[in-house]
Amino acid sequence: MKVIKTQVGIIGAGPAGLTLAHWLKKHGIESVILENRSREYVQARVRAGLLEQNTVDIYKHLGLADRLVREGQEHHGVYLNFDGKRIRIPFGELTQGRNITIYGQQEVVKDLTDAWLVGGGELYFEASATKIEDFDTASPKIHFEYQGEAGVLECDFVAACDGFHGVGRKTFPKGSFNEFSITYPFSWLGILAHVAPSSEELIYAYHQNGFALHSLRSDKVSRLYLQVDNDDHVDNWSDDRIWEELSIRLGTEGWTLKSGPIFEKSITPMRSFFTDNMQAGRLFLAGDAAHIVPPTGGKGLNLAVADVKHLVDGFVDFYKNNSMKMLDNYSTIALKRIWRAQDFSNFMTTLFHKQDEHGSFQYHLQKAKFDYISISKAYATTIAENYVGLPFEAFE
Ligand code: FAS
Ligand code: PHB
Repeated sequence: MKVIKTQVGIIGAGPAGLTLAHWLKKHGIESVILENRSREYVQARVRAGLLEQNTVDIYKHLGLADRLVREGQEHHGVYLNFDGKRIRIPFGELTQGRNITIYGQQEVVKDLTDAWLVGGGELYFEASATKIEDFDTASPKIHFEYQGEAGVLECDFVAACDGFHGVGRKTFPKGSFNEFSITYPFSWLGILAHVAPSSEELIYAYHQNGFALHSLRSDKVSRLYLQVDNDDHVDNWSDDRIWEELSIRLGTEGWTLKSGPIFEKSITPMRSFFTDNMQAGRLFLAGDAAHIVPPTGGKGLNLAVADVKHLVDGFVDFYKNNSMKMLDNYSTIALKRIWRAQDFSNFMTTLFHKQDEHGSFQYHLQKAKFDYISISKAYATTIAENYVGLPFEAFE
């Protein structure tokens, strides 16, 4: 039996787990990461692409932002399209200089993994956490499978950063939490293509054929999404059909969408989910393990990093002051931002997706919202400050 000892046992080498490990190290707190997938798989997994101001500031603070700053694209605004009418939200102006940066999640995961291993950090790939024990005592244990052998990670605390399908949330005692969820009646078909972006900023579009999003990964690679039915399949979507539909849905006068070879295609279901309790004794949830938001607000990765900020504050309070006060308040603190992000992500999703017949009452409600955004600086500012992410002080 392989036995490992540390202060904080971390399950999952996604953005939450890796950011936590680095931030604890900065405070001299030890941790070990267990990740059930291979390094290649985790670093190639195509997901998020939008980093809030807070997230970029945190990676700069941790000394992990060199490539992000060099290769990421900072945006000062976003385009919103409705029935072919396009407006711009200049969030840099409306939020006193807070912006977003477009930088692929797999690049973030690569940078943090490389820096962790080069710095001598302990991370076991293809090590699957199977059971979490004694989390209601001062010495919880994580049982795991590694190279065909059983192992146990003995620690002071367990941070389950193991995503929606992980073992962490499933370990919570029945009745110690409430779950809230919405499953949307549509999904996203996402593509990566070798073509220069057709817009220097993102474009979110409502069209009677459905939602579309123009995003990017570099000046040679575009990232785009289409609303499709939940039972749809990528085989139904030829490259020509995808480009034709994107061109129609994102269209506006005097603008053309450039097309090119598509090298990645996948369909993602859309849901809003969260649990109202992220602590069970010395077991803590962070990131997708505790909450899922539809990607229309670009919040998933950023919420995971925000959870970690509050968790680090708690662990530092424990190891410095031998106090559980901040850790016992972690759920309450983290949930304030989670609710905000749940509301904003739902707002963006219901505003820009086709939910009912074109011309229906629902359609006119969406159009009324868009028309108001077009004429109201106050409304545009609300969207801007939510989109770039509210500063941590806002919730204190
Ligand atoms: P992750 O799921 O990233 O990481 C959890 C890790 O735990 C995984 O590596 C998993 O292999 C591991 N694990 C699970 N069970 C384990 C076990 N038992 N033992 C060991 N390891 C285990 N968010 C945005 O902010 N912007 C976007 O643009 C955006 N687009 C998205 C597009 C798609 C297609 C998807 C699916 C998600 C998108 N998201 C977006 C959300 C996404 O970025 C998540 O919020 C983010 O990955 C959350 O990070 P973690 O909480 O670290 O979870
Ligand atoms: C992306 O670039 O992948 C992206 C950007 C913004 C979103 C969702 C996805 O809202």
